[in-house]
Amino acid sequence: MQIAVIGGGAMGSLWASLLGLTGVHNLWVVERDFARYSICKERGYLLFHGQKPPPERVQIRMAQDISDLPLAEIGAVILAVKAYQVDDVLGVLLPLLLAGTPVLCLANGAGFGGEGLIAAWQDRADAKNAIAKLGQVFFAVSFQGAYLKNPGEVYLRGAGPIYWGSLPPACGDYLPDGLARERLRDILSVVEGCSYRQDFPVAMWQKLLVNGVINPLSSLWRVANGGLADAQLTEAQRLVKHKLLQEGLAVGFAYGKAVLDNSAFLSADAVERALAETIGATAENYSSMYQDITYGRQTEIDYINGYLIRWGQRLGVSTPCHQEVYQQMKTIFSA
Ligand code: KPL
Repeated sequence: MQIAVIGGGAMGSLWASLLGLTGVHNLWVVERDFARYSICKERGYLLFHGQKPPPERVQIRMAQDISDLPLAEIGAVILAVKAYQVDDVLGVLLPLLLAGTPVLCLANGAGFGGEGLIAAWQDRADAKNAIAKLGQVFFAVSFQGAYLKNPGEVYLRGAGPIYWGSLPPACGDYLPDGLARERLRDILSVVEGCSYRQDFPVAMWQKLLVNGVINPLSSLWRVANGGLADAQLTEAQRLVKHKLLQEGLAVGFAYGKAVLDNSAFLSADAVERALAETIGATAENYSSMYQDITYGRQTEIDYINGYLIRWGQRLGVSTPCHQEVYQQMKTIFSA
């Protein structure tokens, strides 16, 4: 099968390499940046697993734009763009895709691919068709650490679990596409550590709360993820870390009650464990937000801490610590 990965950043390069290495599929990567596109087209991709030499080489076909892909032959799409790009890319991509072709969205955070997108599409001539195709969109949360040293040279720094599934439709205008889900299940069955979750919103919230702590704190304190282990922190830093998690959990519980009609959907213990395990497993990795500010890119803070702050305001849960780190990120890094 031909699979297209849209976005040649750290996550996109990692997924293209992992899927390409299975030897089962032909991979395409869409990379808009001409210099990066040319380097990868010439040299292919190299996947480095931790300290384990040598790197594995993967041949991948390159495209510079979605319109350059052989869309009628593409059997699945992995959407590896940033949270703030997802809705725009879906707007272009979905009307072009055949029915039954799944799209797996890997962005961190939440608040894309749903209500906002549908509202933005209402005036389009093809709105009905585009909205119906949202049933082909699935989401994944990945607790892996990935780092792109040079174009096409990707390092897997911490092999955490990957969960995927659906978010409840934001309106009654589309149904999850069962054919697309089964095709994606087949493709992902060969990806190590990847499992389907019927209760995907739980996994999504766990990851959101983990990112809500690791990403801004690693950026503000300029440390790799391992630097956020309790033993590495001062008393004052431990308190900030603790408050971010507790505030995030309070928003999550209120969200469960108000939106999912299930106040017990999140377990504080499970989220605390996920945070400690992610910090341990990706200790060598610099979070994606740290990498974004280092390379002067926009961050996903509006879709992580900003999302928690907005839901907190809607549900009457105060989030002073998230607001503080959000403001610091905006002031110091124009994040
Ligand atoms: O999701 C991540 C990120 O950096 O955005 C983790 C899992 C924290 C890995 O660094």
